[in-house]
Amino acid sequence: MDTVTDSKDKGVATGQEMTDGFNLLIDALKLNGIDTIFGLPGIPITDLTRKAQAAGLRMLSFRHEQNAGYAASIAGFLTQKPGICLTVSAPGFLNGLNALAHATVNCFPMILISGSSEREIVDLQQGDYEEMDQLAIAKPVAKAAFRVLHADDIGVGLARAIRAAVSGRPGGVYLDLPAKLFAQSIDAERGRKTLIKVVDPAPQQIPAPDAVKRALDLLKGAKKPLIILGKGAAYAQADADIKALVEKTGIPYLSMSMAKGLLPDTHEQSASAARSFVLPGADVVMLIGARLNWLLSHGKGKTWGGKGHKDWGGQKFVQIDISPQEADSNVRIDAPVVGDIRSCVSALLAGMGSNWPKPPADWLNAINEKKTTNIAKMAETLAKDPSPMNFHSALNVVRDIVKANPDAMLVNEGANALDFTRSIVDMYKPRKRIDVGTWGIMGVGMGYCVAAAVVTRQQVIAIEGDSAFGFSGMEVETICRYNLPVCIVIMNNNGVYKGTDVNLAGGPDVAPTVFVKGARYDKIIEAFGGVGAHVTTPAELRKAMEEAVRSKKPTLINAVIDENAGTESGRITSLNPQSAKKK
Ligand code: ADP
Ligand code: TZD
Ligand code: MG
Repeated sequence: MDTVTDSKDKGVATGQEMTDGFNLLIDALKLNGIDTIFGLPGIPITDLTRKAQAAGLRMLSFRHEQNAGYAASIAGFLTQKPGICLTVSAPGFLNGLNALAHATVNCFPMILISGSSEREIVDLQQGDYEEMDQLAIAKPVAKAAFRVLHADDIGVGLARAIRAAVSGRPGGVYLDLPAKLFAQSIDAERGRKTLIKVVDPAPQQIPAPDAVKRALDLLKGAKKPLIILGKGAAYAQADADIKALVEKTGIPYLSMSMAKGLLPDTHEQSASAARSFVLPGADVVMLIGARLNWLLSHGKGKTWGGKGHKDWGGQKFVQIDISPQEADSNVRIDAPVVGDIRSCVSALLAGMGSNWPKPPADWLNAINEKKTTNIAKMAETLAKDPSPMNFHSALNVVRDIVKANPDAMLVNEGANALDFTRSIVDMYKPRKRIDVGTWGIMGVGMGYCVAAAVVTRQQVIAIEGDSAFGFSGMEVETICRYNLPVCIVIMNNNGVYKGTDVNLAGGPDVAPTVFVKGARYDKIIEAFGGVGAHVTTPAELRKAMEEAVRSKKPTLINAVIDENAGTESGRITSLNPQSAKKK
C-alpha cells in the first residue's frame, strides 16, 4: 500500500494511507484463499500482474489467453476454488471467452477477469483502444457476469463472482474491470472494510428425505442395477463416501471419462469392459454427477436397448445432481435426488441400513462373463507389436507407466488418441484424468498441463493427438519457462484422425485432414531447453517416458503412429452427417 506524502497531489492529509483498485483486487483475492492467477499481461492489467506477483500470488503467464483460461477452468475442477484467468480487453477477453464457455458447460468454477475500456467511450461507441462491450458478450456463455465501476465495490464484486462460480452447479463467471478502476485511489482503511471474505461459498445442499427413500426403494427392487459416475462426482471430493456407497450396494458401475479412477478402473465392480452389455441390459440406473447428454446417448436409442434413436430402453433412472433442473432433460427421471453429492451419497448410505441385498447373481455373473471375454481380447491386441507402432501398442506402454505412477495426472485430447487412451489406460485414483470434457474440444492440452502441474505438484503425462496438440502447442515454452514436470506424448499419425486422406480433386493441396508427413514435434520443445525424443517403437517410448518421469524435466515425445491406424472422429464416427442419399 502506498503512503501518500504529497498532500497537494492527492488532496488528503500528509501521512494518510491510501490504496487503489490494483491493491484492493489483490487483497480481495488473497483474502479468499486464491493464490494463483493464469493470465497474459497487457493494457490495462500489466501492472496488476506485476503487483499480484509482488504480493505473493503465483502469476502464471501464458502465450495465448485461451490456454490460460483452460488452465483456470481445470484448476477450478481440481480444487473446488474458482480458477482465475486474467486477460486484457477485447481480443484478449475474446481469447479467454472460449474457456469461460467451456467452464460453464462442464460445470467447473472459474472467474474470467478482464480489463476493459472506459464505459463512457464504449457505450457511445467512440472507438476506444480495444473497445468492446465485454459484459454483454460474456453473459450468454457465463453462469453470471458482473462489472465493477468503483474501487470500493471490488470486495462485493469478487464475492459475488466467487459465490456464483462455486455454489450450486459450478460454472464460469465473468468479472469486468474497466481500466479506470485500477487507478482509483481510496483511503486504505475504508478500502479494507469493503473487502469480503466469503463465508461458506458452496453451501451444503441436503436432499429431501422422501427423495432419498424413493431412490432407495427403486434401487432395492432392481434386478439389473447399474451406477454411472460422472465428473460431478469426481468434482465433489466425496471419494470415500462414493466408494462406500458403490461397495455397499454391490452394484456394477461405469465411470464417465473424468470420473475414471474415482474407484480404481481395476475394481471388481467396474463394468467398463462390459459397457455395451450393461447399458441396454440395466433396469435401474443411478446417475451420480453425470448428465444424460450426448456422451450417454441421451439415455435412449440403441445404446440403451431402444429400437430407434428416439426409443427409450425402458430403464428407470435415479439421478443425483445439484441442479434441480437437470432431471427429465432427456428422459424421465423416476427418482431425482437433488443436493450436493456428498450429502446425497451419505444420506443414501445412512438410509440403506445394515443388510442391504446384493444385486441378483445372474446379472453380476453375466457382466463378469462379458468382462472376462473383452479383457482377454484387449490383452491379446495390446500384446501385439506391429510395425509401424499403432495406438494400441503405444498405449500399452502408457498404461504401464500410469500404473507405476498412479499419482501422475493424465491429460488427454485428440480423437483416436483420446478414445483409445480412455479405454486402454486404467486410472487408479480420483481426479487424475482430465480431458476434452463435455464438448469434446481440442485445445485444452497444454493449459491443462500447466494447471495440473502447478495445482497438484505431481508428474503430468499428456497423451495428445498431433492435431490436438497444435491448438495449444506454443505453451510448451510456458511449461519449459516454469520448469514443470510435464511429459507430452504426441501420437503422431500425420493428421486429423489419420494421415492417409487424399485430395478428392487430385490437386496440389493435400487433403484437409492431412499434415506435414513425419513432422518432428520433439524439436519444438528443444527450442526452449526441454527434452525432445523421437520414438518409433514401444520399447523406445517406454524408455523415453521412464526417463521423463525420473528426471521430471519438461519432455516432448514424438511417437510415430501408423498413419492408417485411426478412424474418422474416433469412436463418434456416427455423429458425422452423411451426404444426402439419392432417392
Ligand atoms: P460427465 O460428462 O462426466 O457425464 P457431466 O458434466 O455431464 O458429467 O455432469 C456433471 C453433473 O454433476 C452436472 O449435472 C452438475 O450439476 C453435477 N454436479 C457438479 N458438482 C456437483 C456437486 N458438488 N454435487 C452434486 N452435483 C454436482
Ligand atoms: N476444433 C475444436 C476446438 N474442437 C474440435 N473437437 C474440433 C475442432 C474437431 N476435431 C475433433 O473433434 S478431434 C480433432 C478435431 C480437429 C483432431 C483429431 O486429430 P488428432 O487425433 O491428431 O488430435 P487422432 O489421434 O489423429 O484421431
Ligand atoms: Mg492425429
